[in-house]
Amino acid sequence: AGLVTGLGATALATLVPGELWAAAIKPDDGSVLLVIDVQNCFLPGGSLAVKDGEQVVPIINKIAKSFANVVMTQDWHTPGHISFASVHAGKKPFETVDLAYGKQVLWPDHCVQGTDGASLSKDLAIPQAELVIRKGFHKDVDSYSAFTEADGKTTTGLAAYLKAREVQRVFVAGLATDFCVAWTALDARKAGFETYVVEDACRGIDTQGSLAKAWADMDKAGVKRIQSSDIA
Ligand code: VGL
Ligand code: ZN
Repeated sequence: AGLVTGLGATALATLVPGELWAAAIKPDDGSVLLVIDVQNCFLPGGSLAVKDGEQVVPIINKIAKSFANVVMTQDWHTPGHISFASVHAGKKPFETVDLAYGKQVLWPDHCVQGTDGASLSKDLAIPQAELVIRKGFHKDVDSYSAFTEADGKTTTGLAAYLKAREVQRVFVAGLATDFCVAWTALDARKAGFETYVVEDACRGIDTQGSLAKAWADMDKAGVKRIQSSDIA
């Protein structure tokens, strides 16, 4: 178990035999687990498969047992979505383009509405999950974040939902660490939530230094980086 500091009222100390004192985090009724984009397109055989992405599924299933509140997200693009390299003449996946709202990384076609690739993994076993937020469904705007679209202003409604449910703490897991997980965690901080990313319950794409940058940005924003073994 890793050593976690500054956890406030949710922390309790446990002594793990043969290890140092470690702080365990106990999710309460004011906590939510956000399971980000665990969809076939991002898993082995998918059009935007994240390396070792399937390894997060059993870890997420395990930690989910500690949460009364679980929300999942689903990347949910129109055919011909602006984030697809295939709609930009002369562009290939993982290249970038400048759009009205800023720089956009271009991707292989993925998570098209209603397709099998857009389905949540059949191996997720989280029956209590209460809400699925779909995002990226406006053809001309991407949305990595579960909270706010890439234009920086269009909301998905998730922050208002969580506040109405009196949630204060957000735990983020899923795919991909450096895109949808990181953007979600950063927006959770902006919306005033205490925010944790469960590192071993995520896997990254890591294109052009994106993974290191994502962790640096999250660290600077006060996102807490924890491991699944830190959760009681
Ligand atoms: C994602 C790239 C494009 C993600 C979604 O889930 O991290 N990445 N669309
Ligand atoms: Zn996408």
